[in-house]
Amino acid sequence: MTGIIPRPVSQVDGEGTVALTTASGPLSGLLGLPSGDGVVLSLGGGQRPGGYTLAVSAEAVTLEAADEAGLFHGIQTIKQLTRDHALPVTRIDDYPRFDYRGAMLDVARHFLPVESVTKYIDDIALLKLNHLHLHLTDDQGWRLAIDGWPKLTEIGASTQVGGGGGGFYTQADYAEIVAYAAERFVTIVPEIDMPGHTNAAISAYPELGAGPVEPYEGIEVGFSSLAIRSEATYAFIDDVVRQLAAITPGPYLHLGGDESLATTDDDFLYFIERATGIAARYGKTIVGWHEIGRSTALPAGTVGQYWNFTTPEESHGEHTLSFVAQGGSVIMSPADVAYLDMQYPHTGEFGLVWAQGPTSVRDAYEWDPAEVIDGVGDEQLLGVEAPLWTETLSTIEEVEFMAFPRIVAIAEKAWSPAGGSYEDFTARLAVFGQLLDALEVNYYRTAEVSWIR
Ligand code: TNX
Repeated sequence: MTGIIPRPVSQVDGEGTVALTTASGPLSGLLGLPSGDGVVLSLGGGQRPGGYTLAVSAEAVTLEAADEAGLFHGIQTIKQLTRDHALPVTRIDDYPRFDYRGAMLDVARHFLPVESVTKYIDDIALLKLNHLHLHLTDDQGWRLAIDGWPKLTEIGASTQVGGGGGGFYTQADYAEIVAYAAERFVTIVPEIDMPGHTNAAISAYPELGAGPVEPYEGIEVGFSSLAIRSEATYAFIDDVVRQLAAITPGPYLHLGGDESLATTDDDFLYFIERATGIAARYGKTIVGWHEIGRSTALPAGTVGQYWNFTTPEESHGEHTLSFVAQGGSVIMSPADVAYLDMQYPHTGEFGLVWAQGPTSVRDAYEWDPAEVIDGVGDEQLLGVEAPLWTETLSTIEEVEFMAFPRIVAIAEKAWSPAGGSYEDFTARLAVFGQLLDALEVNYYRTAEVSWIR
């Protein structure tokens, strides 16, 4: 069984295996090939962006791609195929369905140190995911130092859900994360959530809200709002966004906009127009949760991230279509299948259940991103993302436990052609578990999969 995860576009297996020996192509060091190379790498092939061709025969092992990301993706495939320094004879032609293949980590509800974030980057790069969305601010914590606003971290980062410590990244820490990610062809998408989810900022600077509030350690949502009609709010946003844009080489800046239940409708629309306008002036493409689609004044190209269910409720689909109508695109993250913080069946140890949970591996696999909202098909989709909120999670081991193996299913939705059978997926997943073991990635040994021991 040589099944690859995510499932490649085409794979034709031959007979036998080929030992990997010594000779190495000029690019192998650069891309961190597994030990014992013998793989000839070449750039400039006719592959699609991010795609690759891997040909293993008795004569040669060649990996060809049009770009370095493609070679990197091919090497992730080689890692899965390698057993005892040998590769099976095969030919794989592969390329991604979507350009944006993401994971999100909430470092606001519980702070995670730099080395936990870089471990997660390693984990997701293995799945050919190429964006990490960092949810940097929320009611419980402001996790990035901003020059000129010292209390954001002195007070705003002093705690987390359940109390105990908190923490934040200096801008140098953030730059280290960005650089680590870039070496693995992962783009960081930073999120500053507003106008709701802002209790931490307001606890530091009461003038940004409706007056003094205490740091928050609970898990309610929808109770905080920036002061919408105060110019001081927009001076603050300008400072934050300007500094963040300067240390973010990727094209995207996520401005949140979800669950602003303490902001009136008029105020919300006024705020979204002002805040997105500021961010666009710093040259970034705006991403927002789909609620910001209520605005008809979004900057060109604004991306909506859909978080409601695979069967949309009420006006959630409509708000998402608004991004398309305004010339933008959509990232699919339906909470009932793609939210990695939902409980698993048969273990209530961690996680929430509000999004029609518990969520099984089968749930995470059996849906198609182009079939959620009428009018949002492959053409309108930028991609797919698996968010992980950390109200109930405080270590990287717990994060990995909730993510794996469901994130593998979501990665396959993002990379592989539509279709694919659940039985075939879990058979490949069982083999993939051995690589997770070898790389010390924690995962839930769900009984849905016949793991190989
Ligand atoms: C909803 S859906 C949230 C987060 C919570 C999460 C918990 C959305 C954009 N926001 O604030 O952490 O549920 O599952």
